[in-house]
Amino acid sequence: MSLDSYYLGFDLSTQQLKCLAINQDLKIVHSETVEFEKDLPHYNTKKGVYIHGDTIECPVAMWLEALDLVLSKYHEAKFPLNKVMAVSGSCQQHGSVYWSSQAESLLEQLNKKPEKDLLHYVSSVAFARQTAPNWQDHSTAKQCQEFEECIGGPEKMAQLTGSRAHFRFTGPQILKIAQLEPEAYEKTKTISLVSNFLTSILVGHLVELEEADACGMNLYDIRERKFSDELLHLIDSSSKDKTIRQKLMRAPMKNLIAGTICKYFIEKYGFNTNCKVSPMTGDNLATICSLPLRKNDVLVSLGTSTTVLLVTDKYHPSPNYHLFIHPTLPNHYMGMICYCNGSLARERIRDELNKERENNYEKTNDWTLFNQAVLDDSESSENELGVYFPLGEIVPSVKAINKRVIFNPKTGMIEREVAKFKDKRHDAKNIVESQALSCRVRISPLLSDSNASSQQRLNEDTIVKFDYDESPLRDYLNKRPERTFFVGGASKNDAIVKKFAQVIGATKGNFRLETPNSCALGGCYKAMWSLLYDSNKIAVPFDKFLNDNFPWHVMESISDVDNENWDRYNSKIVPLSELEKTLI
Ligand code: XUL
Repeated sequence: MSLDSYYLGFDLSTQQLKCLAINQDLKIVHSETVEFEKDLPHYNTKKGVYIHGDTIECPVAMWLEALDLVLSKYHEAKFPLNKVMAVSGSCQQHGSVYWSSQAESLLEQLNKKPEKDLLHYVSSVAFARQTAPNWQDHSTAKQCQEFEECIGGPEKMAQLTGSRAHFRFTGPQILKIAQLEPEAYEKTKTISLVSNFLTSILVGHLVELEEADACGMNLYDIRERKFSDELLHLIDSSSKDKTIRQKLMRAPMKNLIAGTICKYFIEKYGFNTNCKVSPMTGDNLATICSLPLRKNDVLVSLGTSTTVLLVTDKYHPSPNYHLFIHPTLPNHYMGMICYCNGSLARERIRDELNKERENNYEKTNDWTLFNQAVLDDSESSENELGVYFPLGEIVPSVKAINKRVIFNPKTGMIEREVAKFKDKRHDAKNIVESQALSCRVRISPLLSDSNASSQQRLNEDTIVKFDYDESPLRDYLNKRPERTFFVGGASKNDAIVKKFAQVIGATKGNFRLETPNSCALGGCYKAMWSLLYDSNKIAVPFDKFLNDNFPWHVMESISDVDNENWDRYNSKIVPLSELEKTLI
């Protein structure tokens, strides 16, 4: 390998296009960003989107202009783009681009010496619609219902496509356009996701969908690895034009390399003539590629809401979460669990505690009292459990509610509901515990058997129910992740991550890191590994490559493996199941 080869990762998200460069030691060496609202104000977007009631869309031309702009920044910075060996990237998921029949010939012009900018070649004529639905759109309730009815309900839908029908998912969005905009739909020759739209521009011809991102469409039969005939038929039956399979280019791409970067970028910005393009993927999928995650590893993102991403080889779908094909590990999946309540709910308890004190904690958003209470084991709260959902929750799917109960530690059954616990400080411990325990029981069916067992005398035959899963407690006692990685704002809070780590109970360590670049970085790593693997320079799979080469110094090991505490929380699984049964 030449000493100075570089790899680029794009991140085409809702509000910006970022482009990050790493060297062959996986060190970040350069970064440029275009912010849509600020740098491209003539599109008049608000935070990158147009909002008309429930309909939320992005102008496609803006992304083309942003691509020229971000690369001209690299050019101006005199970054040696001729040493970039491969590019890949991350794109907002679910959005769809509607190409016209002229797209292919317009893209073809990118394979000649450029005289003008991208927008001149790939002009509005290339598109049958000038905008792409954005993931925040929620205008497709009717189409989601049609999708689920077609397949036999949310559970069957999740079994088939990895997720139940969601407003933002591309299949219902396409159906809406077929129904409400028949002219634009019939003018559409090809439909891309944002990911293969960007890949197509970079290689200068239309390329198929990237398979992992295609799992965010509610159209792809994940086990059979092909589009669902029934769902394609549903879309076809809504339009005169019965060509949805052709529009989707028949099947996703399975290659690691989509092609070589086209002449436009070589001539205009000085890219290497042999620079390879590995298919762009979705942003969450790129995020798991940015960390050395292996099977049974979990990523917990503690933001305004809590999101859990994990790598699994078990296809165990649920209407309450999402499974996608893993973008770089064959026969593996990415699980994604999105909670609604996270930081906000914890902040409310923090403020309640601060109010009690005479000092000025209340105004300072100070976490001291909250954190002391989370880690204070001097007073027992072993028979207490609470759920704190100031916003309606997705997992479990219930309305906004706060509920505190006392349970019988011998049977796990709930004895009574209480308005408050013995001490307000118990809420701090109980909210973090129950948030973490909820993550733990939901990831459990996606983990391999870890040979763990409880030392407590629990009735392992008790049936516990979480969402759509019903099984004996025993099934939850032998499942532990190997490693947990914490990211996001609240991961800086030592008490919160320590408690989460205790409850989730990873057997090989707990880590935290700051990840301002995770989507773009995942793109860089995907580009690098794909090129080296595809050209037979390395033979190791993606997860081993990243574990062996990862800059581990950026990672903080936060707490030791804690078997005792993990076991302690086993006694709260039955009560949580019982408590959730009482919520609507
Ligand atoms: C995932 C989702 C969002 C977008 C953000 O299902 O809708 O995370 O991908 O860009």
